Amino acid sequence: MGCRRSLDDVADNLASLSVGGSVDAGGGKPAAEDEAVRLSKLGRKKDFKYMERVRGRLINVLEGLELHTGVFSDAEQRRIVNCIYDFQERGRKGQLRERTYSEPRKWMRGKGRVTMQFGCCYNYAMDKDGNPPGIIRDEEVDPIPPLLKQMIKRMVAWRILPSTCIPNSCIVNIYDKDDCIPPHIDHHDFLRPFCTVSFLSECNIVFGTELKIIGPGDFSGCASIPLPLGSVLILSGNGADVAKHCVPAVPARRISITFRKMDDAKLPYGFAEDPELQNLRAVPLRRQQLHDIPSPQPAARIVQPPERVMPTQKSMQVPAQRSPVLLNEDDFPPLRSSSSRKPGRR
Ligand SMILES: O=C(O)CCC(=O)C(=O)O
Repeated sequence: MGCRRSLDDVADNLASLSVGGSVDAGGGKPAAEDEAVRLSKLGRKKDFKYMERVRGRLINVLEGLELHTGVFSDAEQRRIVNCIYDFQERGRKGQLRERTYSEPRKWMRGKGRVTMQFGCCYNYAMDKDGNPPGIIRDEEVDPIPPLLKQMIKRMVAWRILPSTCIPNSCIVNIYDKDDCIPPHIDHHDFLRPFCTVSFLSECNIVFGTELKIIGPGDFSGCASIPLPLGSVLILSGNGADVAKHCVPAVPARRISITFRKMDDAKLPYGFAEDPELQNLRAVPLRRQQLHDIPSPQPAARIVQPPERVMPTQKSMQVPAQRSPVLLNEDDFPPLRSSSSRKPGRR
């Protein structure tokens, strides 16, 4: 009974995410069968490895990363991107809550990208009201849009995200050509694992305990992982907390959606969990035909020789011969200030 309901739920989710009738569109093919085919084609790569000596111990700094490919079909990606563009339009027209939509001033390559925050307002850097980085608890943003909630349901149903860490917030990044996200470790106001889903154009995400800033939007690290369209990258363990990550200047417009669960102690004041996202379950394992496919899935390109000893704990280095490119406000611009909030309160 429970199993039947779970399958029906997943079939419903698939149907609601699919476009153009790929699921049971009059052809008589049951949605659950279609789901089984989709599941059998998923790629799951979990063996990312780059050994580094960190505080005297040799560890795999990429442990905890997983790349799941083929999660969202071309048609689903188009539908999700259209939904994002609709929200962007509403943001531009001032129809979203003030801090949901942010479009920073661009003044040089690699500076600024459009972001939309749902579920919580997050500050990458100290803002003009004196709020430190982290979730701003007394700020309200728009709730996660229905289609993005369907994405969460899909990822839990397909065992990409654990049912013990269901996201209740997300941030949409719209990168125009040459936009980037500089090296960072996601704030611990958010639990692990969290994940990022890729759309519109493929790019690399770069990892390392030391990420070098070579120029504006140009970063290098020990491993560079291509992010295929419709893929989900899971970050946890060392891959989330020991290695930093960044997206160097992208070659073409790209959209990513990063889904994260907030720490209960950091929830925005008055935050109500969405009943639709409670008690989600994975589909029964026997239907999953899980595959761990080491190749020909996209692999991490190891950029430097393995087992390198870290020369310094300093995380970001600027080549001495170049003009320094420092990370500052413009890399993670504070969100627009809001006159209604009390300074410094989180
Ligand atoms: O664009 C991506 O895939 C990564 C985004 C990211 O690191 C973030 O939003 O913190």
